[in-house]
Amino acid sequence: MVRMTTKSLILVATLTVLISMSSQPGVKAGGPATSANGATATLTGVVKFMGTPPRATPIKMAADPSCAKQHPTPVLSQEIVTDAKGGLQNVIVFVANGLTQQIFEPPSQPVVLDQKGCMYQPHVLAMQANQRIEVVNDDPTSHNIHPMPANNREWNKSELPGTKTEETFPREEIAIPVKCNIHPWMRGYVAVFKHPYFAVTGEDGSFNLSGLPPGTYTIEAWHETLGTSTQTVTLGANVTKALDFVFKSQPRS
Ligand SMILES: [Cu+2]
Repeated sequence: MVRMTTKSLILVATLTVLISMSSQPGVKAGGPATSANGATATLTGVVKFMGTPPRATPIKMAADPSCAKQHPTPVLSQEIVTDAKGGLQNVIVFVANGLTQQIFEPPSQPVVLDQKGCMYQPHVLAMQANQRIEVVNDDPTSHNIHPMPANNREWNKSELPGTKTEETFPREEIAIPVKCNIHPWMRGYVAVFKHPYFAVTGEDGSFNLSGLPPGTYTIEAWHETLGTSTQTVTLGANVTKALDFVFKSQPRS
């Protein structure tokens, strides 16, 4: 009887500690942050390319036949990818300013960067600082992934066919160019954020940022060759607001 009571007390104490840990203010573990009453806002929109996009060029993979033979038709360059309506793919849309000084815990699940068909999939990847990035080699040839950061530690890793490796980037950086030391056509980008409010546009150029605490934010759209565009929005609680971005072709510097 006495032992049962002691056990129960320990259980209650443990639960109390767990509950107080999970409700610790200012720390967020993966899920969206909330305002004091839990209400959040959603920002949704489309990023468009105005004008005629440059013609995508075929990528030459002849240097490694194991890459080339995976593609019956040549893969096209991924720098500017649009759909029939001008929706611009691979744009990172994110909160650039306006969040309170809050510490966001990284999600426990890693993001996955796949090397398949001697291309990076996805071409543009976004993750949280200190989240794990799992780099998978799904090709019958070796790759050597080599991110070239300005604000994080540089590394490069050789990967045999069928292997994977894990790394992290501790600091925010938008975005880190990634190349393969073996296949010069392989190019991708990894953006690292200190918060979870980011999205990468899909094939139709659409994005969705949810779970935002009410407030006024600078929202930025980043594209690898077209540059950046910013807008300011004020979001109330429980609202879904539309926000579109337009990029135009810019001369290469
Ligand atoms: Cu490679």
